[in-house]
Amino acid sequence: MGNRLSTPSHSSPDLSLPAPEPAVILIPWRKIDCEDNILHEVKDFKPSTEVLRIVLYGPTGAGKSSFINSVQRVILGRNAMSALENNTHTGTSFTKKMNIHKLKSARGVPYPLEIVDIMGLQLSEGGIKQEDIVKAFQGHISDDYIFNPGVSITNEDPKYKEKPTLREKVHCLVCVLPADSVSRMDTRDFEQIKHVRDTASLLGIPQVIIMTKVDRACELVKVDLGKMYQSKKIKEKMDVCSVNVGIPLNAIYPVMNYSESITQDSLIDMFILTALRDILNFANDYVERELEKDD
Ligand SMILES: Nc1nc2c(ncn2[C@@H]2O[C@H](COP(=O)(O)OP(=O)(O)OP(=O)(O)O)[C@@H](O)[C@H]2O)c(=O)[nH]1
Ligand SMILES: [Mg+2]
Repeated sequence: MGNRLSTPSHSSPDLSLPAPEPAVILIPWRKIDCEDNILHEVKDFKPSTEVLRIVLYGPTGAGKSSFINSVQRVILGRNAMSALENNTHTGTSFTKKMNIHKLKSARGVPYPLEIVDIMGLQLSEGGIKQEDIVKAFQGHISDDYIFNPGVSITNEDPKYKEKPTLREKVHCLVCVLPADSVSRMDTRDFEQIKHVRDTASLLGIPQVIIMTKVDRACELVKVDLGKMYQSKKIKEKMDVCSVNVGIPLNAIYPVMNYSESITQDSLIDMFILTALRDILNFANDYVERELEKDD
């Protein structure tokens, strides 16, 4: 008869193995803002110019169009579909045209922000050319231009603007990267992003990263979005973005887009608002610097 007590239990911890690393960092590495304050700040934002313009760029399927819809939804306080999203991942960019989205703060009331949605980067499958991203943020490309993955826009194209005004230029460059796959991104994609970024830096245009799909990158955050700034996984993904693109951690904003839910969620809103508030301020600072140069 065997001794039951001497049989090793499968549930008892193996003390010879190192303890698993905790998924949560006890002290949050960033503070969650108060939603009411930040919502008012964003809703009542008055830029130093008629309207601010930002551009979103990044890999195909990163969530650029979804971010535009999420921003519009948070400002309106209801479901909105401004930009078409891609639900069938084909590998090629779903957004093919230059789309300048004019946001609304209420029905028929313009909000002083325009978001430019462009074709995604996809080296192997022929996404947007990096020269076109540069031309787009310099204001040379008009609304509705259809990108050609083979060739960049020429000066002769009817959609090419020779001398864009400050109003037509982009005032903040937003790189959108997906948290769930950023670690597997092709280094050549990062090189393209860096090239775009270098050109923007020479022109003094501020740059940030929106890190989407946090719910797909971290199980803990998927269950409780409130743990975003305590998640080790999210912090690691932000480090990957920072190291590869060269943007400091304080200009990287992890967000979850409204992609499945149709009801408003104050935590989803909070992270989107935090990113939006800073983007608005950075864009406005740039406009003020440019206006001072003209004086
Ligand atoms: N779970 C989850 N899904 C997301 C998130 N953001 C976007 N998605 C989904 O990812 C898919 C691609 O999103 P899009 O917004 O179309 O991506 P895009 O960057 O505009 O893609 P292209 O236009 O093809 O370059 C869609 O099915 C979205 O619903 C997110 O934060 N979490
Ligand atoms: Mg898109």
